[in-house]
Amino acid sequence: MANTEKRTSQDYIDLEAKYGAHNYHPLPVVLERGEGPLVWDVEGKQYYDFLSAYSAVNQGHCHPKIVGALTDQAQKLTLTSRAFYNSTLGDYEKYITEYFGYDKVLPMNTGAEADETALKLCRRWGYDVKGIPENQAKIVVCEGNFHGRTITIISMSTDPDSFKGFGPYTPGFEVVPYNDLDALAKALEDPNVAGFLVEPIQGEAGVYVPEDGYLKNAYDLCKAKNVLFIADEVQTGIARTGKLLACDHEGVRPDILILGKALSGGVIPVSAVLADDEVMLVIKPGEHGSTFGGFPLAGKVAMAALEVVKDEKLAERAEYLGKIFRDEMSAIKTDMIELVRGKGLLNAVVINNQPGKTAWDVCVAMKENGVLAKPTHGNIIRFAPPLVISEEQLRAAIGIIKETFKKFE
Ligand code: IF1
Repeated sequence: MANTEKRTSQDYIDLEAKYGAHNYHPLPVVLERGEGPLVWDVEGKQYYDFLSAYSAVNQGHCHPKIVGALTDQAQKLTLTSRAFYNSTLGDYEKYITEYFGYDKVLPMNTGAEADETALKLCRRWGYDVKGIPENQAKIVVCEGNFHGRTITIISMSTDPDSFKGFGPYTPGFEVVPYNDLDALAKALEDPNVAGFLVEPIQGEAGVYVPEDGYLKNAYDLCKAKNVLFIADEVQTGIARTGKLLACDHEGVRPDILILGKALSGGVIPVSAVLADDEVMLVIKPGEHGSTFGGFPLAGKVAMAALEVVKDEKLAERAEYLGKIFRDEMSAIKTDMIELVRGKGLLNAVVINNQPGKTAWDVCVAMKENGVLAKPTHGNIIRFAPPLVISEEQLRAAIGIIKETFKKFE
């Protein structure tokens, strides 16, 4: 490849194939720039981003306020480690705990690290506060869960793509069907259960929305058995489902709240675990940590990202625009769509895959027409645009999606 020619998408794809691990199968598009709900590929073609990096760019690509917070702080002090104090962490901790209404926050980086932190907090609380015998703590999780890719987290998974070939697995997890209160009640009979970890809507499982009341009743079952209700809002949180948190739809306040992804607006990895003192203070100095957890860049970026959520009323937008999206998708006349479901701007269309008309085929065709989305579990297309998308842009993208389905008729 002569280095004077402009490189093509294929050139970039070939580079990744040759030098990168093959742990993903991306849609064949090479993105170079993003702004708000829009991204452009290396050939300059524009797309509506309907994945939002799996709900990490709720505030839109390269939000100026968030990027500004990053670049300002980056000129001063990026990282001190927690061996010393610094002038940003305390302000960030105060801001985020008041924002979500908890006593304390334990700052981490990725969603998986935040889930792992929540598991450690829950187990330690089980021993030190609930009085579960040492090493006997159980945590109840749901079929179809997705909480990250670490060995302990995949030990909870029911998806072979997540756990196969990575054993031996971490013990101490009980799996119950999602959205099944009887099964949960039965599992909570075990006095050694310390916590119940649940996604308010299962993202990876294909935007599986539980029946109304599931979260509230599950929370009440946990309280009755002195079990911690742990909500993984890494994907459903930060306004994505039409409320600040998906748990807010049912007025549930988790004992442990897990945040990530859009906590930073997709600028750098920032995650967080929030809890009240009874839970958070079971971990003592030196018993948990992370080099970058809560570092100055994270604090400034997360405060800016959360301010944008409020200033631009992203939860209200998600609620209003999500209804339009689901109504329009449900009105499409095609035998390819089995089901449309979701909450706010976290939606999915279930495709009854037929040869040449699979969810992947639809996503490739939508890409050609200027909308980016990706299938999950083979036949489900998740649609999750940045919450800053305007109604006009949403309707333009809906038009493209409708046109794409028409082409398959
Ligand atoms: C991949 C899925 C989504 C998450 C919830 C924790 C994490 C995630 C509810 C871990 C991460 C990402 C991971 C990414 C693809 C994406 C994903 F398809 F994998 F499952 F969104 F649905 N809790 N989800 O959704 O956060 O450590 O990644 O920061 O692994 O392929 P992370």
